Amino acid sequence: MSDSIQVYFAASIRGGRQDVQLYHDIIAYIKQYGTISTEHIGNATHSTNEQEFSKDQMIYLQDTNWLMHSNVVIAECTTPSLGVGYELAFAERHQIPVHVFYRPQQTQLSAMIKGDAYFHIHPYTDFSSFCAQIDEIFQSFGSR
Ligand code: 6K6
Repeated sequence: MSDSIQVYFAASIRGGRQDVQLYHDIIAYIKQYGTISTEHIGNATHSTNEQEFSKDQMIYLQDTNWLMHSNVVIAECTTPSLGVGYELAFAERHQIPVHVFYRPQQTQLSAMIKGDAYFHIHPYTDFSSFCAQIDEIFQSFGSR
């Protein structure tokens, strides 16, 4: 296995794709710090439709396997998503550090996320303030 930090980026898929270009930019930015298992989240052309059980089960098994082997979870939660909420709780159960980003001008973060002291919560306004907080997270990661 490589020494690269394994990053699990979580963001809305069936919850709504209005921020897909932002997810794409976030993934490109985070890649300077580690390997991202979930690059498909930034792909606007992928079908997001409900699939037959076996296909959705494959997604579930693949994603939970990646999650268990990740060093950190970065989640963009401005668009609420059941799947992301599940992934955050799953990561907590496996004691993987979780950083939750959201834009308070555009959404109210669920109390079940904001009120859980396990999660590191990062309100941000624009892409540059997002990137500044990502820099801090990964700089402290490198010095552990
Ligand atoms: C569509 C677009 C890109 O990939 C697809 C195929 N579907 C999925 N592929 C991989 N992971 C998925 C897929 N659908 C949901 N997930 C996982 O749940 C992702 O890791 C997201 O962080 C999260 C989104 O959940 P919903 O409830 O918004 O779909």
